[in-house]
Amino acid sequence: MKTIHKVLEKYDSKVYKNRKEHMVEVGNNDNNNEIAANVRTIPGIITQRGCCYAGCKGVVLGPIKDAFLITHGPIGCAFYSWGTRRHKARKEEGEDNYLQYCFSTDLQESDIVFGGEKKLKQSIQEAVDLFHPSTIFICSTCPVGLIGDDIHAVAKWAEKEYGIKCIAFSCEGYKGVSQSAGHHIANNQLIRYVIGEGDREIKNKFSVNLLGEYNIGGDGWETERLLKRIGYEVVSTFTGGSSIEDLKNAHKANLSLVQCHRSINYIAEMIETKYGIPWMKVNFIGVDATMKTLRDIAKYFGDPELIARTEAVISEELLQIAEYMEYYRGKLKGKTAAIYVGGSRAHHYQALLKDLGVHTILAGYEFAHREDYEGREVLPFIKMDADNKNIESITVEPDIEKYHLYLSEEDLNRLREEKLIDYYEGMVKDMENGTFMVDDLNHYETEELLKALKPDIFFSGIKDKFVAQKSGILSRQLHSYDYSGPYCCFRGAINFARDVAMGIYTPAWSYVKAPWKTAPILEGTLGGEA
Ligand code: CFM
Ligand code: HCA
Repeated sequence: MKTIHKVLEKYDSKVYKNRKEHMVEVGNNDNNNEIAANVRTIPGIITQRGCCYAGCKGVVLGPIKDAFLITHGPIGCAFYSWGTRRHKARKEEGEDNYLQYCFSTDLQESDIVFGGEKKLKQSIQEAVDLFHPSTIFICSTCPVGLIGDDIHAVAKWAEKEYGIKCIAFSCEGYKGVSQSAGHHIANNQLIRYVIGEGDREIKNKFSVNLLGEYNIGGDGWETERLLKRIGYEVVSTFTGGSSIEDLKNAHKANLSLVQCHRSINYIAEMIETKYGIPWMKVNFIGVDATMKTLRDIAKYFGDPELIARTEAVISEELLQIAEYMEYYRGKLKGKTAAIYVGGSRAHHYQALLKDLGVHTILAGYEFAHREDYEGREVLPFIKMDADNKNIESITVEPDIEKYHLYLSEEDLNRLREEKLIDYYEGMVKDMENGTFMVDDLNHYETEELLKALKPDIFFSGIKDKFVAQKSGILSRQLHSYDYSGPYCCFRGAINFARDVAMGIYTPAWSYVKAPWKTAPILEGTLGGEA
């Protein structure tokens, strides 16, 4: 508690009280590790969070390679979300891949005054004439919501006019309190208008969806390689490297695997209600975590040959990396880390760091919800506020024709009781007492916590990486992987270990002294006096 108090004591009492709820010293509090999350950031406090449009357009929809995505708004939102997230995709024969492009209606002041629907229609016409896409997505930015353009009516018009699929997403940046609202909005429209429409024949009964995997740095490809080796068919990946056609067929799988719970739990649950497919929380980050995940999946399918094949593949993959893991563990054992990212990786990467002997002393999220920290058992106790109520929550009914169960209700209930399916245990249970769990950090708190805890490495994003490095602490981006990756499964663990060891054994940042530490770099006077 002393550390937290020291960081927060500069605030006035109201801010102190607010921020205190977002910081937990694990195992050393009277509140059962409860944390405040998914609530409004204090205005002016310089949060690291992004907006609803970022979560919808950038995170969930962006990786779908053949959806022609038009950002409806002034050009800045499209431009600054162009190619900044490293979701990779391969173009297969006969498919489109628009990921390298950036399309926007480029709204001007006159459009804001007189309405932007006409321009949106023109843009769609241009897109159809030039690219002939089969699917167009329209994503709104803040001003579109304020002026009230009816993008859903335009989408309906486009479907009729051009005989294409056109889906509108009202993901204005100001909605909700973070990117998280945008995930939810994207999830809703995908279940409404995409999932369930496919008629691909899936012959392999060991069929899975890979949910919450966006193929950053090729993670999705590596996970698919491993699953295919064992004998699984990956029907769809949400949404890394996927085509619309892949997503349309998600209802055909026999199990959904959930890597990032935060961004896709809505779809996971709705697929289960509508089509009978349960979901399993997995983690392909970390060697032990990957082994556990593979064994859990095999357990669900319950086939002796599949179980044997799982063990054989685990042994082979382990053998390939054993020497390297040993080497890097020798280099990294005893080091400490802090992780601050979006809404799921702070948990996942603790597993991989543990494999390497690195102790995580602080972990936190920009926009996770309480269940991501504390486990889904807290769901009934989460208070709804005005911001939550602002985000549409849809309910679905079983689809009588497409509903199918791979296991009997009895077996499913048994697996539910064992918490093998339909459950996420959250991050805190994997954190040791005395470590810190934090929510919605700002720059000031980040700097103060790094000063107090002095981790050997700080895993974070572009906004805080350089602040950390200028204070002498090595930082690696855990969003973009700093142009590296894949980091998942067995082989990825070696890439990660190599990158971390490289950083730690190149301690350049600790030799750097920021220029303002020795001399003022800005000089001026107050009140206009000479
Ligand atoms: Fe899930 Fe993600 Fe993340 Fe996320 Fe993100 Fe991301 Fe992230 Mo950046 S979907 S919550 S909204 S794992 S973009 S691929 S790295 S903040 S921890
Ligand atoms: C987002 C995307 C982001 C940003 C990464 C960062 C990503 O939140 O809109 O801040 O470095 O992974 O690209 O999370």
